[in-house]
Amino acid sequence: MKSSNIYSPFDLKCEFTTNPLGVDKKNPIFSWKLRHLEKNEKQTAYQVIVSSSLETINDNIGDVWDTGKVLSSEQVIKYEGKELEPCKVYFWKVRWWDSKDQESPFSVVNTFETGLMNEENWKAKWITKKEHKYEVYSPDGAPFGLNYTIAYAPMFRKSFSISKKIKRARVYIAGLGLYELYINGERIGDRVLDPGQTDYKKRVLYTVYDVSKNIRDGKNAIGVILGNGRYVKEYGYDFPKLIIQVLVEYEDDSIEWIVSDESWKTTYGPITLNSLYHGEIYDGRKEIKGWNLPDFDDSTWENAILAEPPGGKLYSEIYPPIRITKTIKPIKMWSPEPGTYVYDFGQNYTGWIKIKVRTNESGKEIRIRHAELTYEDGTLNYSTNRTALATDVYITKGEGYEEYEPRFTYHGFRYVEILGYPGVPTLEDIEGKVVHTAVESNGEFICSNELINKIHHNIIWGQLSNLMSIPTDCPQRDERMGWMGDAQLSAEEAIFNFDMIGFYRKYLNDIRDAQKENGSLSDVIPPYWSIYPGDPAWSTAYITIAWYLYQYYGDKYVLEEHYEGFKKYVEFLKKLAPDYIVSFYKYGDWCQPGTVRPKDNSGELTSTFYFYHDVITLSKIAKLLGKEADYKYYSELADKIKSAFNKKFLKEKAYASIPTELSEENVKALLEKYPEDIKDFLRQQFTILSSLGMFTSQTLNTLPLYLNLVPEDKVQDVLKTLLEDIIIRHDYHLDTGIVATRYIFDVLTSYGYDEVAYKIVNQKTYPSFGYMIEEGATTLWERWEKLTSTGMNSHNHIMFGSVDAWFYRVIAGVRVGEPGWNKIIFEPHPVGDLKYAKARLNTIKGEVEINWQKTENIFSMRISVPVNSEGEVHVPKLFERFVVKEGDNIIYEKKGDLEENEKYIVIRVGSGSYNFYMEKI
Ligand code: RAM
Repeated sequence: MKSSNIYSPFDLKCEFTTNPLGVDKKNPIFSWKLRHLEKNEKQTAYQVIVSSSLETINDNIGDVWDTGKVLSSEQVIKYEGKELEPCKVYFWKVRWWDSKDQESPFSVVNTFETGLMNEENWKAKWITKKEHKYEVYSPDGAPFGLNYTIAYAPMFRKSFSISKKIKRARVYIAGLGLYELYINGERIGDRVLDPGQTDYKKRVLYTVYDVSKNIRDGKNAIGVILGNGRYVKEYGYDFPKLIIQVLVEYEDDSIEWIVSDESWKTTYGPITLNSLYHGEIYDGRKEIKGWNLPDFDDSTWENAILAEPPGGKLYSEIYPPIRITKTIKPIKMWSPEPGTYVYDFGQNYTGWIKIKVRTNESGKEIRIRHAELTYEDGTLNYSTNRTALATDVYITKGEGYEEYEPRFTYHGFRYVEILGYPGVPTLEDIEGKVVHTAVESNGEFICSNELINKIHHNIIWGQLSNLMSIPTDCPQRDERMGWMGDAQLSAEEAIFNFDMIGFYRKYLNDIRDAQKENGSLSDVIPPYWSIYPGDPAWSTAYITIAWYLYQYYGDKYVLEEHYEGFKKYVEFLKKLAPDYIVSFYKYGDWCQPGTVRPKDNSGELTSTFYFYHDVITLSKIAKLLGKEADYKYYSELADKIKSAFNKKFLKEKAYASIPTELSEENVKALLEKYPEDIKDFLRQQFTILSSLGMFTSQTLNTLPLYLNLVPEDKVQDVLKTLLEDIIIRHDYHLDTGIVATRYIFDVLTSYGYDEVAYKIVNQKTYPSFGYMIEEGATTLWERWEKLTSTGMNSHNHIMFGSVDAWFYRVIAGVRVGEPGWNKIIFEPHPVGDLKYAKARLNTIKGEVEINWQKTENIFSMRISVPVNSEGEVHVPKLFERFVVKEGDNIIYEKKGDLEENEKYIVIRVGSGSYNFYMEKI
């Protein structure tokens, strides 16, 4: 039966990407979204067909796969058809049946194209230059004392002729560390800083480009420039190298391959030194005109030589590439010293600038240096870059008008200083290029509180600045590493704001690559700094991020793919915990006010909290995957950890990290652990604590409350201690580091103290988010303190950004009720002076919206629930006497038969958009 109120599925994705090129998986994942004119609609069945040609799919024949009508509500499924062949285009479409068994039309036809799939299909060889020019930079104070071997950027070219009509052409390329690709003089694609960062000994990512329109009849030339990126000696790698394979498919169906080998030519050009941290030097005088054009005479270029392969398997992983996502203008310019020009972009961000120069003089050296801060005299303060030089140098050609922007580096900055500019530059002569992994924006949040909107703004910019194919800690200094603590704590926030599934799927593979046989993980992944074993609050990223992918994208396959890795990791933790207590920690609740290492000595509790967290999560995963024995094993293990946890840390009315009696001796010993400059602060703190007769803290009580570790009869006491600490001792300020900050807002909310949480968020005095903003922050800082010298004080860290998820879940009030947004909870919290809040999310199921407003007499909320999902709507009881309406209909009067609790009226709805009103009477 066909009907017109059911629409065909839309937004089809393969591997969570629209019409991807280069699918290497045997069983890629398909997903789609649904639309229906009626409310309360669910998918009761679907049919997917995959065909080898457009004609076949148009005839509704799935010669590669036809699922038939599958009775299922799943919208994320795995391919189970015929074995896929490499480098082939497949066509697919889907239809669905609604709750009345009405059948939708088929969706539009989508495609996916497989990659090379197997190592054997790589006919190309890794090539490089015979000798490399490089310099070694050994700055004082570089992390781990590492030098930086910085090689010049070699260029490669190959010309070839085509004599038949082309049907399809593809490039498969991996250039390490970074590459830029040209065909017949034209730059291919808009990816920058490609390929994504991995441990190149385990995994090298290659990219597929459609170049059907670039390769033409007659003579052609391919040109490639290579940069260093992370592929450097210091991380155990080598000088730049390249592998490239070009598929040319002719109209007559014959195929030809052009592959990298010793016949390729190579030389040096204008880009000499280039480094992610230090910048790029571009000598315009060394440009080789026409080097990437077919007719160029490359007889003076040397031949490439075969290179040692990097070791890692070649994979085409489909996730959003790094791109220039925006071009922004500076807002101010000044000259603090003769010949020095400083620009302010008004926003801390990542990327670089493009500069325009007018000069007939060749060899003028223009130095462009980047920084997050300025001194009072208007000069740049580069301290937060630490040893990263963050300087691009452009040497003029003298051709009258020239433009330059770098490609093998990026900087984290708000200010730019230009030296050596010929003449006086203007605001028009530079523009900022905003660069990061180009994840799609998937969430919108706004509310009536301007400070909260500003915090949200800072988090968005901070998050994007720290997506560089891996989740980095910061973008400006000699670090920019995939610290897993930062990654796991910000993941939920990132998922609310952006489409993160591809990005995190790739990162989970990086984590698995880094896992040791004994299960241990490095704090930093990819392990360019190999720091094993990771702090448990860092390594939890493996299980935690995968679990979020299941919660937010309904992706249970990712749990299957990594299940063995999770188990190995948990077994590793278990070995560290003979009595179910993990005493091992390195950072714990990192960066509490006044310190980096937890001043409340909470490290052991934090590590044990994560042990429990990971085990309980793994038990849920085991259950979901039908692994009953494992489920039993991990649930029992979790119980044992829970009792050990309480036995060890739970004192009379609170969790404490050390014995209640703080003898002078104890305090002295404790202080020994901390640096001189914070001892005074701590001594004071310890004195207060010992006078209270216990050593407790916000962190120590927040974590057990969050995971329901507290025995029922103690919950109120523990909560009271936490509230006292917040309200009396800290006047509604946080005293937490990155870990407890992630949980404290949720804990306060779940026990009904959302007003307290709201007050904390509204603070403008130290330590608070508002304080950062008052002090000029446009992203989040690494520390609660305003620090402007070198050290641990980045002004663009995302690890405190977790609060943004609370803005969505609690202020706006929209959260996952069942994995994959199968059920959505709408529960606004109109606290404090809030007048309205609004969130819009483009979820895996489709658009979810909440938009609420509060006036003196009416509370209104508009919500949208996508097809195949359910909503549980909580309308807050703001008035003593009221009616509740949906549209024009009264659905609740004084003695309503709707569910209600102390604070809310609860209404269950199916898909559709609804307007609820609570009116005062
Ligand atoms: C710093 C990083 C990061 C944190 C580690 C422990 O170096 O910037 O934010 O995870 O320390």
